[in-house]
Amino acid sequence: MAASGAVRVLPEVAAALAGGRPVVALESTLLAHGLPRPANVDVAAAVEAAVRAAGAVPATVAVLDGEVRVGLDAAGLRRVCGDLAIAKLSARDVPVAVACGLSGATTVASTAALAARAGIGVFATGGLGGVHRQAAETFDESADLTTLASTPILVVCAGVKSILDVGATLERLESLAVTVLGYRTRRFPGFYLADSGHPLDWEVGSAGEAAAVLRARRALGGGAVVLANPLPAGEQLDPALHERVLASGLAGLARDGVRGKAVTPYLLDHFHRETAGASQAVNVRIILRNAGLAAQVAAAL
Ligand code: PSU
Ligand code: MN
Repeated sequence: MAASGAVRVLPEVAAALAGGRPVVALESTLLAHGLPRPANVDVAAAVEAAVRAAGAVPATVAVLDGEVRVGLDAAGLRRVCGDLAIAKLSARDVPVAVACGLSGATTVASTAALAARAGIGVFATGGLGGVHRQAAETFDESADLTTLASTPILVVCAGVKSILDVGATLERLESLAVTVLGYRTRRFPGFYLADSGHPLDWEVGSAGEAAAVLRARRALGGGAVVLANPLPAGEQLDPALHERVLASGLAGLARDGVRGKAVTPYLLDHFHRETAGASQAVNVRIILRNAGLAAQVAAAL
């Protein structure tokens, strides 16, 4: 075992943090386990470019050979995107990878925790993990929720993946005292869909307002701020197609006996195949938009 617990911050990221310049953390599980190879490596580069275009420094998080990386260079991104054996590391898995010298992609939970420790205030992803359908029997609730409860960071997302029980997830976010803001909306977005059908209590009209909420949250103590950024209705996945593919995906879970951390990658892959790439294009749009908004919030901080 090569236990070190070392965190390597990319020099460009370290310099930006030291100089008080805006930085946006990005997760790597959506690249390694949420998008198909080899297109994922182009998405990784495009997302980093979207952060830069909006005036911030990107810091994609992963664990490589037992070393926590905050900020990846091009070779690091290629490894995360191309390595078939790369593990999916939630918060509880990172110490094992570090101790054993393994490599893995980080989820929302582990990325948020590692980014906050490194002093990063803003994080962009596609959709949060949450409460799975059937959770009443399976207890399958993403560690994203409980980790965000205690992690002072603002996460820009398009809601939670529509494969989840969205209403139950919103209830859990309330119980866990995670602040949830709609960006120019009072409707909670539905990831592939512009509107999940659930209302929100709070709306902000600008990146500056979102940054002010994060500052207040930090001053008062507590966990995360979720900034929910919906796709425009004209860019969402066709709702009828969405409903049909979701139903067949959920049936496939039961048929193929898929459980635990394999559920999310299985359903995302099912969507990508059954919509002939349409869900993937929407997924990429979501990530790019969230990266751009996150950079604006980081700049306003
Ligand atoms: N959203 C996406 N694609 C993804 C994920 C989210 O658009 O691949 C990943 C995130 O890394 C999230 C994880 O943290 O799925 C949740 O997995 P689980 O339900 O096993 O906690
Ligand atoms: Mn789970």
